Amino acid sequence: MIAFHNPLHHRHAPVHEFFRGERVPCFEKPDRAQYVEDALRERGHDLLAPELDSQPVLAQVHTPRYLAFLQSAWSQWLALSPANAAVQPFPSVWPVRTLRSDVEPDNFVARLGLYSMDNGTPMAEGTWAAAKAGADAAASAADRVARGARAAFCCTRPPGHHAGPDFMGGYCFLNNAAVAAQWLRNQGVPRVALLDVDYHHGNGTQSIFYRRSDVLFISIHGDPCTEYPFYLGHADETGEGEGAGFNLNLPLPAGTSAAEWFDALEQACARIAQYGAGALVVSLGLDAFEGDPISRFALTSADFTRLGGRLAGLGLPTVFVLEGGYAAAELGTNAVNVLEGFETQEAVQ
Ligand code: OKP
Ligand code: ZN
Repeated sequence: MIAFHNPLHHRHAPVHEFFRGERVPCFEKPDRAQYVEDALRERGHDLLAPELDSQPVLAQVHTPRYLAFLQSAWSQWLALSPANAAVQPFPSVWPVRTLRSDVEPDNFVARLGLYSMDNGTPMAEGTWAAAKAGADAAASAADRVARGARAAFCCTRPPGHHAGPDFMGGYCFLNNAAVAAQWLRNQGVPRVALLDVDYHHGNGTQSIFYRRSDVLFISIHGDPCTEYPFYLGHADETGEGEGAGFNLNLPLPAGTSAAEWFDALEQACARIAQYGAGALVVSLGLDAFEGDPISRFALTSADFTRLGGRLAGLGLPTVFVLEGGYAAAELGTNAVNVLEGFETQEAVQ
């Protein structure tokens, strides 16, 4: 399968995140993408460098002030003190209900809170460079599909699906899957289905497309009553305005079996077929895996092959975008299983 990698992903390498009030090593680490790249090469898939600039499309899915902040965040942090080069910034205050988010404070940490949904999205010196190259890789994969490829994979980190129009969160900064979907729309695909199979609800992607009918968002994920991102992802969120009826959440309880997970996948596939999509974008989180350290679904490595095969059965040009998955050593096998399940099914059709 055509696969793009992110040659700058390693430049996003924060050291620690917060867990239960303590600083712990980051789960979202450079090894993750390395394992996927290694598995792709081992199994004969070439990796291409991004070949397009996602900037115009980023401006369609994120706000100007958020992009401006993110791009200059590290230099703003250093401007406070050169010693900050060795320190990770974290937000500590947020504009929740009744507070104003329309006025940007001058204080850096207050602005960081304005543009963050959590304190779990650590930033480092190369975060913008890595995130931007990842969005370029997503645009490149989408463009190949828009120009007739059956499928393409974007192997990148940091992930993107928690990043909303004007905020970062859940290890995500730029919404790569939204970039891919918007790219397909711009190339003339009238309706794009975006299926998110990451364990965590893709709140950012949902919010970006919530009022639109030209991108159908569907997510299968851990019930937000108990699972991150907690404040979005319920079944009664169905879209608004023009987008009413074009958002489908399929939350499942933590501990759900693979059989029940595949039942939800059937519901998702039925809705995609009914929608009449011209292309599919898959937010390919691999944390539904039984061995994932921060998630509680039970897919096996073989189940990821089955997932790829079922998606091929939709018969749609497909862009796969890597999201989460934290059992780092198994990520490569699980990612390539999806892609090869897809290609094998395609071959027998
Ligand atoms: C990102 B993606 C665990 C903290 C969990 C939020 C999880 C973000 C998941 N110590 N922080 O959807 O895989
Ligand atoms: Zn996840």
